[in-house]
Amino acid sequence: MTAPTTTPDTHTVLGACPHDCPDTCGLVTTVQGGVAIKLQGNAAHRHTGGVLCTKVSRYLERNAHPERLTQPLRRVGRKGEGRFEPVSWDEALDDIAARLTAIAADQPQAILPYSYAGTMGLVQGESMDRRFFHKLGASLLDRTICSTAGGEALGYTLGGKVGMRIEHFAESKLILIWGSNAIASNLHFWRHAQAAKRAGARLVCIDPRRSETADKCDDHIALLPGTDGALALALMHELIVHDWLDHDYIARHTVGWDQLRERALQWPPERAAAVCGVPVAQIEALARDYGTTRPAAIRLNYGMQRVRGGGNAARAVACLPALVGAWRHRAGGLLLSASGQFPVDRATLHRPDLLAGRQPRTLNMSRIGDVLTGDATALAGGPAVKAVVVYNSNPVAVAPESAKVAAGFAREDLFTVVLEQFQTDTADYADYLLPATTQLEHWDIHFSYGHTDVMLNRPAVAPRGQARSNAWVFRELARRMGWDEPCFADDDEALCRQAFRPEAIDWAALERDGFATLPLPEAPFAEGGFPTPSGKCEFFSARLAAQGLDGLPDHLPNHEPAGSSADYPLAMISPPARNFLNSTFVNVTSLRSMEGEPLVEIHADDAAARGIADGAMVRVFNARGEHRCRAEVSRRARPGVVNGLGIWWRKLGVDGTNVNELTSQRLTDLGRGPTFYDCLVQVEAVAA
Ligand SMILES: Nc1nc2c(c(=O)[nH]1)N[C@H]1C(S)=C(S)[C@@H](COP(=O)(O)OP(=O)(O)OC[C@H]3O[C@@H](n4cnc5c(=O)[nH]c(N)nc54)[C@H](O)[C@@H]3O)O[C@H]1N2
Ligand SMILES: Nc1nc2c(c(=O)[nH]1)N[C@H]1C(S)=C(S)[C@@H](COP(=O)(O)OP(=O)(O)OC[C@H]3O[C@@H](n4cnc5c(=O)[nH]c(N)nc54)[C@H](O)[C@@H]3O)O[C@H]1N2
Ligand code: SF4
Ligand SMILES: [Mo]
Repeated sequence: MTAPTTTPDTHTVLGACPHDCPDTCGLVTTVQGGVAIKLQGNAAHRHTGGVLCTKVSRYLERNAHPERLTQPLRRVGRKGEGRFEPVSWDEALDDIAARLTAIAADQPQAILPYSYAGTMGLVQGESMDRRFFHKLGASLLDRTICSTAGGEALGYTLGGKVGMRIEHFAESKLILIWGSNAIASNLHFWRHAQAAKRAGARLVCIDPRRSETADKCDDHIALLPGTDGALALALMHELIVHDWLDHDYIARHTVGWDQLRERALQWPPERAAAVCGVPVAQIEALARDYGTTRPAAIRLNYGMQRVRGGGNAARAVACLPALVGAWRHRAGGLLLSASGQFPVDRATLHRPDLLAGRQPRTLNMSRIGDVLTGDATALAGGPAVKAVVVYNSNPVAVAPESAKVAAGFAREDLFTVVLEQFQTDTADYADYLLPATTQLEHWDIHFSYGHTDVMLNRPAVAPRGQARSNAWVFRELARRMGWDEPCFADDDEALCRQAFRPEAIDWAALERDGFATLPLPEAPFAEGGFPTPSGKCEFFSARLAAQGLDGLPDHLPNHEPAGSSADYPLAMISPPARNFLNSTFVNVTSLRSMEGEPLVEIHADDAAARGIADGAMVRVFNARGEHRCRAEVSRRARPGVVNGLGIWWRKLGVDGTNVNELTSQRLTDLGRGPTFYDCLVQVEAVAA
């Protein structure tokens, strides 16, 4: 273990990267005279290996940013104008507590928390905040904005967010990188994939976009968005007709094989090729590779489930490893998310018992536009939302159908509190804007969705100005509400200790090293033992059938299938720009200058047909809205699909727009998730 160098007046503090990224890197901050002077990866943490991505290696620039919020602010201008005056914490919290009390006296469900994974930390992300809203009886939030379609699909098929250990991909002989731009969004997995490649493995990327990752793989299958279910079924078809099956594994460790077989035989490669928009030979070759290479591994990621049929598609893909017996080897199988393997004690953190028998409605964050503009179906039959408390999220930039989201937040009768580090697009709409600490300034503890180590984050420096942690804010509000349950007095460090079942993690290691590895089997399903009700991999799901849904995975066409509209002939996907993390870092100058400006990648044929030159200013539009940006005539775009890289702050984009002007609030088949990559548009050149 290499300790970072310290001099008498410096010391180092171990932490964890808080961002919504599967890698959850270990951090080492060097502090001198109370100032963070260096931030590095924790070399002792094997998943991090001392390497940080470009974004977080600029974290000190973000932390010391002149535009950090440093004092509580109260709105003085119109909603959305972003004009504020400073107030004291006491004034702000007294008034917020009074306003929430008044609303709750009558209709607690008219209050809505809105949060996501701006920090993945369990303390600042899901502890005191949950207790506060449970005690209040506020509406519950269905946190669907990212991963619920794939997550539920995995639950129905494998029994949870479980799968291969990330490090074992290094020993695989074939890796399908499916719906993942690993170089941009899962860098430390990519290191394992490269090790495998050096040892002779073949890498295949399945992605409509010729991503940075696709460039480095042996093969790239550039299918149309939302056609992965068809591809997976055709692979099964080939496995069946060529008998590349592990009959013993299927017989002992799966349910529904006869039904799945019948379904898959309806998907010869020719049929899938027509649906996916790829050559038949490419599907046949992939099936041969997958059927005949051992061990074969699939790095599935969330990019393929942001479409109407995303849940079914993820289910279809999750069936593949059992068919070929890939799970027998630790370097075979599949990984979408590892998060289900962590012994998080959510009952203690969230305290749902504080609801005391009340059953508030649940509102879907992916429909926040409809929720705030009073759509009756989105409000689940309950009252209009009168107050929203936003933290760890920037919905005005990231939620679909921005026009409705912005209209909702612009309501003068909506009381809006935003806890933020910066004055984001959402912060502009706040009545109270409260300055939040960063990861360098607060305690937290983390699970990961890409590896299987618990991570501890100690504060390295004092909060900037009057910034306070999220947990502090909710603790102070609870005190002002007069609630005296002892759980409202737990400080942030105590909350860290409550986050995991104590017997399940090695606290001494966590405190010493900053991380603690979970004791988990090498090849979790080598002998079956899936955490499903049947204990098997469920090709056919009786639980889905009991809900009146298809028990088998199928291909469900997009809400907005490519080629189905003459007005909007192009499909648009909007995956992340490499140097941003969702909408975080867009305001960090060095990273924004790497990304340049908002752009849409378009294939040369589609550009030529519209008279669009490389670098031209364009309007991308559909019936929901319009986004202005530059066109990049690019080999990364396949014909018929444009790639609008996200997620820019609207106010830092052109004419205050970003890609979510165009996306819809329609949901996925499973998990009630958003369909960001199921979106038709037209593109036309405009005068600059
Ligand atoms: N640099 C960076 N890293 C990030 C993020 C970021 O914003 N920037 N975001 C983080 C978050 S919140 C998440 S959820 C993950 C997201 O990371 P991933 O789970 O990898 O998902 P996406 O980045 O949305 O998409 C991955 C790839 O899927 C492709 N894709 C789009 N539609 C389809 C489709 O229908 N089928 C298939 N097969 N592929 C499709 C996209 O072109 C993209 O290249 O990354 C995290 N890491
Ligand atoms: N078009 C399109 N839209 C998308 C996506 C896409 O691929 N395409 N991706 C979707 C996905 S996968 C996701 S996960 C969502 C992500 O959407 P969000 O979860 O909203 O993520 P961010 O945009 O990164 O915003 C997080 C905010 O939290 C703040 N923050 C960070 N730490 C703290 C803290 O400790 N306290 C407080 N109070 N604030 C903090 C940051 O400053 C930042 O402004 O976006 C979704 N939107
Ligand atoms: S954003 Fe991801 S890759 Fe970058 S430092 Fe954080 S966890 Fe590591
Ligand atoms: Mo996400």
